[in-house]
Amino acid sequence: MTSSRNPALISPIAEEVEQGFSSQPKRLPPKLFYDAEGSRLFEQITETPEYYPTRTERCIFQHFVPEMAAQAGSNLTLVELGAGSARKTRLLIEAILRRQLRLDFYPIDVSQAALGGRVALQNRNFPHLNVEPILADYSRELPPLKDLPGRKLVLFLGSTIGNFEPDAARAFLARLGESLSPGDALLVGFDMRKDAAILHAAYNDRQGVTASFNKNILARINRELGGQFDLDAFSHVAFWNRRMSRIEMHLESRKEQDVAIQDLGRAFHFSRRERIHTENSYKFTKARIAALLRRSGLHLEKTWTDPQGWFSEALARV
Ligand code: AVJ
Repeated sequence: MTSSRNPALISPIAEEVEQGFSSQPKRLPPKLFYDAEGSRLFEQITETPEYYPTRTERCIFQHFVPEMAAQAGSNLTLVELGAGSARKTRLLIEAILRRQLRLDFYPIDVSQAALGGRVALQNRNFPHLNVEPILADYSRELPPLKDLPGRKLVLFLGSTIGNFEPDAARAFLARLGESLSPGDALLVGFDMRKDAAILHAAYNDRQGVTASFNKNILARINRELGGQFDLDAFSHVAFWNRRMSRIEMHLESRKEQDVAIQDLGRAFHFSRRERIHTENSYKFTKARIAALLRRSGLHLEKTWTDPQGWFSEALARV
């Protein structure tokens, strides 16, 4: 077995793990889910029968991409934050290329592998598409989008915005708006509030893929930092927090234990039932979407949704 772990290098996740485990209650940021294994597990989640968001958003795209492209405007340059599943983006690219002769597409992601999938779009079906991948953590630093040619349409799909705390979501969208020019557009995907049983099932799938995805964060600490986590000594816990309008994911220690992390040079204590908070996934209403965009200094122009109202796309103008 080979290991990607190189003790001579300090893993970029070391500081976040140290900080998160030193907080009370303990927490880890959800972006730590997405190493190669975590990205693979997320793709698998999107194919479980219970996880409706990805397929619902795709369905909205299948119906409305012509309207979305027309609403965004002419002479578009496409930017995508976080290169998730390529299928939705491909639908939008097709719709835009029916309205203009060529298109520049700038996918931005921290994962080189995810960007590779976007570059592949260029050669196959779209000779008039020019893909310029940007390797960056857009949650920390946005590249200078103002300098790009044409009218920008920025995609932020999959309800990734739901991982941000409400204040952070507003700050992020405001900063994104400032990095763009007046007249540029944002297309943001929002997962909507719905029946608690449907929400609960989506984060507690019967095959246990979401549980593996959640536990992969500990497996990653073992791989990258020489952690000693026994994955069987923690349980996946996910529930709907109605008051906060969010799904919460936690990892719960099944027993009192001390876990050493070699590269941090220390161990952390977990009492029985103590939880590590790994993710919040906020669910929205029309009113909350409108308020969030307004407070971010953006103008909500149009929303599209599926017949059940489970997911929404909002087009906002800078
Ligand atoms: C990719 C953040 C939208 O919150 O539904 C899926 C991640 N977590 N199952 C979500 C996730 C557990 C997902 N987002």
